Amino acid sequence: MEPTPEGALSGTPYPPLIRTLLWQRGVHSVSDAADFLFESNPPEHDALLLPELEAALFRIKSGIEAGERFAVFGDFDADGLTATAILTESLTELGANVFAHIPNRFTDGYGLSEGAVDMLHKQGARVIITADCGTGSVREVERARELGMDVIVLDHHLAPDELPGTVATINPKREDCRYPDTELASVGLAFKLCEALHHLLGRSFDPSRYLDLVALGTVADMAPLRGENRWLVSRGLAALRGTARPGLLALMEVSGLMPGSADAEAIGYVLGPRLNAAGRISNGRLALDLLLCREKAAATRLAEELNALNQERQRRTAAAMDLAGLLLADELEAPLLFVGHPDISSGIVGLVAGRLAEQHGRPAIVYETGETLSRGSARSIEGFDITAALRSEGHRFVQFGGHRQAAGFTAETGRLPDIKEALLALAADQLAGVDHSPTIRIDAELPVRLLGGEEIRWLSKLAPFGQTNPEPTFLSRGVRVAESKVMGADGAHLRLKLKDGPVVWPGIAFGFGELSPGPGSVLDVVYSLKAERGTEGALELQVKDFAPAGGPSG
Ligand SMILES: [Mn+2]
Repeated sequence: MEPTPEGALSGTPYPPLIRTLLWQRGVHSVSDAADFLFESNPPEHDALLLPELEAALFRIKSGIEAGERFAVFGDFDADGLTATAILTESLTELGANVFAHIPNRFTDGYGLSEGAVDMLHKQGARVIITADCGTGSVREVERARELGMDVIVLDHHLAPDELPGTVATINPKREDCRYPDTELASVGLAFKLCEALHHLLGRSFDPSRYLDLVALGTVADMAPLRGENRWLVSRGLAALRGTARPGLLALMEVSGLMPGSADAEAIGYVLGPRLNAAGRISNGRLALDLLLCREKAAATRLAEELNALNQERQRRTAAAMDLAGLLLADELEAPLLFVGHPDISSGIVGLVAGRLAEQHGRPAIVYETGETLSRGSARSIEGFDITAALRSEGHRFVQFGGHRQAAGFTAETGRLPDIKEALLALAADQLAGVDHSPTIRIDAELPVRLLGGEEIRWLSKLAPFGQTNPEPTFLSRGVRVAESKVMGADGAHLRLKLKDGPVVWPGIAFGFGELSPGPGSVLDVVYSLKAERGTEGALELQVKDFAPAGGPSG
């Protein structure tokens, strides 16, 4: 018989609601529960268990001692940028001669290229450290060795069979990885490497100086918030709330985010997109400069620039969504959405794919159609490994790589029809019988009138919420609308006051403006708890769905 939450987690001091939520997150034993709530030893592991980390440490140490020049070559997304920032700052502090390079998505493409290797060599690099790329760069690393350079790869993308000839390829996704947690993002790996390097050199290491960056990169990269990632992000959010980095303070200021209210959601929706906008629209270097900036005026200028790029990113994404909708009009029932156009910029194909996958509940592949080569991105749904799908057609791609849920590729434009046909057949096979209709996951029934300080305190212990640790979502029946106002420029949203028994809660319902329920109506409400925007400490209900009370349940 399946043990019940109450049974398996009995003997714990947690209220029944918390036991249920833990159970639904796969926490099925008393000791796992203590781990999840950070009540036992923190889920930190010995960095030396990471593949070839030790070789990397000694190569960096000898390079510093010999005065050799280091190049950090980072990816242009938030994970790559934050990893690059930690490596650059930390190595500089240890006395290394180091410079950073972020490739341009539009002229250089993703990852290490032979052109980039030559350029780093010309700039005097003797050791290249990659951040968030490089695992598949066999040819490029070979080129670096021909030029007399050593390469250290720091990456977490799925590892191909043939690894590059590096000094060290630090990637927890390697088959031979003995590190107990395989989900660290590249910024987490950079943090562990720098911490270990400080210890090796007998220098003290202040984690709080770098953990703000670890939280940013890990959450923005959508790494699972479990195990060591969740521990790092939890501490990292505290560091972010108290950050001294002028760049992050300026970015929060232009975004209207109070440092004290920075949480994982703020990274996902506010800070992450602004850092990523640089690489999507212009050049990722801008965002790296912001992270490393030490001076307030320059930080403000860079933050404003990123904010403007983010607005341009939003405009392009909305236009591309409209275009993709037109192009896919007859194919929305296909098991996999596959769409491309010259007007869909390669900087935003991942965002468009992500929205299509979410809206339609099926994997989506979106590319910018180029004259000879096309660049694209894929986003998937649970139960369909998109990188494995690309690999099954690997011979048809110039380049591809990624994770289970997200991938990127380059292909010859002429081969795309065949690729589409093959991937559609594969998805039809693997997703046969899958229900694609959108659903809202409800954790438990929790009447609004029972929300008190005790419940709220316990719920906050389950944070940070995000990938694989979704924010708890509840159902409350028979809630009375005390007040209802449309809000937003086009009246798209609702601001509510909801009354349950003697209790009144403020609430917000995004996208429900057209359904404005009259005062006095009685609703069944699906909600989660949110910090009120622009305040510190106050909570409101985020209403995710509602229906007249007493309707069909389930
Ligand atoms: Mn990454």
